[in-house]
Amino acid sequence: MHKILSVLLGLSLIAAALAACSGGGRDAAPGGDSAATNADDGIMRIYFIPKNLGNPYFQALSAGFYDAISELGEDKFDYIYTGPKTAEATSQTDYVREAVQNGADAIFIAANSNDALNEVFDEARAAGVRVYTINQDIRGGEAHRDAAILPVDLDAVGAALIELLAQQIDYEGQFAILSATTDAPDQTLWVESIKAELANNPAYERMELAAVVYGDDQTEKSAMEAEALLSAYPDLKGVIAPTAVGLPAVCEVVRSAGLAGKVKVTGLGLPSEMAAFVKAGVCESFQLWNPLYEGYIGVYMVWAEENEGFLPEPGASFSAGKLGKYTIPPSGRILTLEAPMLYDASNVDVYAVLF
Ligand code: RAM
Repeated sequence: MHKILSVLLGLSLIAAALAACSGGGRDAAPGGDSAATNADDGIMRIYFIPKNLGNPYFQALSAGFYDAISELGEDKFDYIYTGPKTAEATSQTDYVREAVQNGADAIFIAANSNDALNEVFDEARAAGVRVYTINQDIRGGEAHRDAAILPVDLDAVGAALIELLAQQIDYEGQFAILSATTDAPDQTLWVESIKAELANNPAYERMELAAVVYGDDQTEKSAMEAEALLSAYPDLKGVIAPTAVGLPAVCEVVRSAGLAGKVKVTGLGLPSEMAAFVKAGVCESFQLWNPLYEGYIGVYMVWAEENEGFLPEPGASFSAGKLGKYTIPPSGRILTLEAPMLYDASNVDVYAVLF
């Protein structure tokens, strides 16, 4: 039932996102936007700064912003999707400053570091701009943002991923992790959770973590790292890639090496990019959530603040259109879904048309 609802909502989100591309939002060239508006002009100016541009995962998340904007009225918003080409700890700093200079009301940011942006977040908030982390929170730095919008409970993701791989390799043998960047708040959390599960859960005592490598959410680097893993560890049984860029890159390398089914690959990815690998037997199953929901909820939260007196504080509620009511918990972390979804040959095509 839940999945059917997700599909239906996802379909309408995509349709609305496509329709909205002609107005209400734009993709800004880095460093290029200087048309500041007055904060009192009635237009809600929203920035979304992803970890890096060219990452299809964040484009899907951005489509959720467009969808909510098209529902609420394109003429009421100015939505700007802008960010760095690469996902280093400090590569987003200038984009936050630029958003403030350009009269942003709210900045949504998939932060590349838990602490490197604290100062620039403080500057933005002192200038009256709301700062929301999205897709992952800044652990230990929560006092520097207003609230967080997360896809699911990220603390549970690492354990789910090692269990998924364990089932595929019969709880035995060497495996590796191909992560994104070494500083990414979500990635570091998942790598640590996988290590903790491995150390503490007796179910995994016959499994061994051979290496953790980093593809920086870049396809070429991820592929290079995957090739190096295959030659360094000829007995490798599996790879977990909890990144939407890294997962298909590893799959491509495993397929080219003729190792489909011999080296199991799983992780987090977009169904649209993974469907072919599932059908080719390179990836049995993988997980994700609905990235569009995050942007969709974010826009409704800004709307509620502008129009309904909502303030982003624990206990405060707002209505997020088709997704219903959300209340900010004491942690400040709003979860869009309870748990990740599993994709395999039985459902990947259904979701591949959505994101
Ligand atoms: C990557 C990013 C992102 C992660 C997704 C699944 O592109 O690292 O943070 O949540 O994949």
